[in-house]
Amino acid sequence: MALPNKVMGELKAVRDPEVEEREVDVLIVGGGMAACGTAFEVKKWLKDDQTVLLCEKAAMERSGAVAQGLSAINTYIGENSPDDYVRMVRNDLMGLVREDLIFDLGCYVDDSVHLFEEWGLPVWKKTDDGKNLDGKKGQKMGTLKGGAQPVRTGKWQIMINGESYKRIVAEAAKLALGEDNIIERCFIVELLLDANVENQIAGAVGFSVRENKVYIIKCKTMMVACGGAVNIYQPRSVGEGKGRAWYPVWNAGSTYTMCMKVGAELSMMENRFTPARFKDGYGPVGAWFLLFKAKTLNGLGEAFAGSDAAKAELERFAPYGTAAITPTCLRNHLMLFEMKEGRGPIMMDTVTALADLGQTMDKKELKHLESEAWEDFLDMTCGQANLWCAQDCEPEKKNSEIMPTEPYLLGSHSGCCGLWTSGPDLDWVPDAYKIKAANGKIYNRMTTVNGLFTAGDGVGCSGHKFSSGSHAEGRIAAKQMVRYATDNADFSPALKPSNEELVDLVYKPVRTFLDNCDYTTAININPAYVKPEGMMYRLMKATHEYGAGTATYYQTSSKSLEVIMDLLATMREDCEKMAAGDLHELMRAWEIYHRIWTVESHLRHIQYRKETRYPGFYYQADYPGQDDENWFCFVNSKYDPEKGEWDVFKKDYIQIIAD
Ligand code: SFD
Ligand code: AMP
Repeated sequence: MALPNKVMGELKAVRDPEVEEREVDVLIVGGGMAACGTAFEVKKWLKDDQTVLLCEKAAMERSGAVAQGLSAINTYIGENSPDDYVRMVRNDLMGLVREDLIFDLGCYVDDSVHLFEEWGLPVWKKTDDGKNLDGKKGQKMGTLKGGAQPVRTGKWQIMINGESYKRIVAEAAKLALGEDNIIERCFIVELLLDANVENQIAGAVGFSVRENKVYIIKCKTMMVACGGAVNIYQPRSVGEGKGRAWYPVWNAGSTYTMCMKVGAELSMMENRFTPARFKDGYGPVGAWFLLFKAKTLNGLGEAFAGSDAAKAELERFAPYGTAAITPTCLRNHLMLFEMKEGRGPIMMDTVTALADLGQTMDKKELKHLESEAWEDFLDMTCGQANLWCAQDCEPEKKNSEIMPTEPYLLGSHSGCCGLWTSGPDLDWVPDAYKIKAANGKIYNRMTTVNGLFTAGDGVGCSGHKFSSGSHAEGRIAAKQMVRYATDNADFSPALKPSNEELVDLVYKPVRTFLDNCDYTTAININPAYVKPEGMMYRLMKATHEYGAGTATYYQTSSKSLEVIMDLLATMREDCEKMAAGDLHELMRAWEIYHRIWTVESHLRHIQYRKETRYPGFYYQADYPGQDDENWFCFVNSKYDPEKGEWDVFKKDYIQIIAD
């Protein structure tokens, strides 16, 4: 149950919080798209005596990447085939993907979309004479499942009226799971391995951000789906706009950090997503490119993407660069190429696009088209619509600048970092892609820690799942988790640390604060502690300057990586002195802790991969080109929690679907 913030201001943290213990069969950590998929599916498979609990740090109705809504569902297979879906993802991610996971997802993703529509999400429909109907008119055309045609923007994307998308999905998830099995405003801090069974997940510890309470939860199996990581690099926004980023503020790398800290193997953490977005408002570009057929212009007014120079540049990255659809990173690369040559800024030519589309429209249709342009932002990035208003920008009269943003880490959009998970137990899936649990069985989407599953942004090597695919992957994992809990019905989880030790861990920043806060008059400045905000600035400055942030046009070098590794080690050490005076700040403390570990894994992977696989997302100056001979493989890593050591290594890529 979500607890409202009953008092004005922040809730002061106390030295000794209440402790609540729970024990369930299945624990779901996170309440985003993937977790909602799990929540919706899981009860169907659980036996009457099996139990489930979901912990979400915010409120499910408006948490995670879909909180603001979306105006498109980017993965709907429809008339296409899962094989082709694999080809598209493989090309966009420069060849290195887990084709088993992607194909598997492609077989189930449409079911999630059909469910969304059944729950009330308006999906735009195409009429027989090629017109687009949205809202209620679209709904009257019937459902996708019943054979109605969606409005395709690209080959894979369909348009929706999605401002309330997350509310709709969360409502179904909550209804299926039952309010009693959900704890909202509960931030999970660490996962816990079993005291007796090696490499077996056994529980998690977290705290309420609305009450002074620590939760200690035991489980037989768990899914961690806390999204990717934002605010790990200095954002382009400054001053009061600083909180604004493209990716949702909740996702602080918890998935990667918590799983890696219990020894789960990560994969392709060097991959990042640096989206090109409408500058400062972070408005998405997909609908403009695909639905409105807009082109980008350089500062000289040239449509540079089709130029001979651009073609020559793309040929350097064949076969991906020369494919019919240019991969996302290379689209960025071309923009950066223009900007570095002094031909910026890059503008989205909204004026020509709307004028061209309007040529065959009457006045009423034209007005509707203009409102669609606004709605694209109002439905998913209302800040961009505000910015247009503030800047007197009417897209039919004035073009808007676009710009690659600061980097984010995620595994479900146009990026593919995450956990190494098992593929499905099917004969066409290579053994190397299957992870055997202690009982010798294979559980789809299980990580290398027994009983620990992930989905959505958590699963590595399989981007382009988006909202629908993340939900479907959550549903896939749900069934497997129940299978795991049932197969291990005799397992009784036991935690190594005592309750007292766990409370000491979670509330350490509060106690550091209470012990020292009277020493100085300025609450944020104290020789005995550092506040999470200060830590955030340190992290952002370091990644910005040395870790291939916007400061260097996304370029790093071997020496810069050495420097930042040192800085990160000191930051981790100084985290021991982090202080939090209230519950919100306690959450900030744990978020920055999760971010620091996540960034370290990202940069360790970049350091290991001696090539630049994703030009436009990042550049390793000492290894500028792609080196297929040595690096056409995954890079995986594993942190040893006992020894405190990292191991980074190669893992073979296996092609399953023919070119
Ligand atoms: O415009 C803890 N995405 C789009 N998908 C589409 O299908 N269409 C679009 O239009 C999309 N666009 C888009 C998208 C994402 C973003 C950020 C924007 C625009 C601005 C992608 C999808 O949204 C994305 O693929 C899925 O949402 C991923 O699902 P999942 O479940 O992996 O992540 P989540 O939904 O963000 O949820 C994470 C949850 O975890 C919670 N959480 N809970 C407890 N303890 C902790 N320690 C926690 N840490 C985090 C979060 O609160 C959250 O609820 S467009 O770009 O193309
Ligand atoms: P975005 O708004 O950038 O998040 O993109 C939404 C969807 O459109 C994603 O599936 C992208 O891969 C796709 N997309 C965006 N821009 C282009 C483009 N120029 N060409 C092809 N696909 C694109």
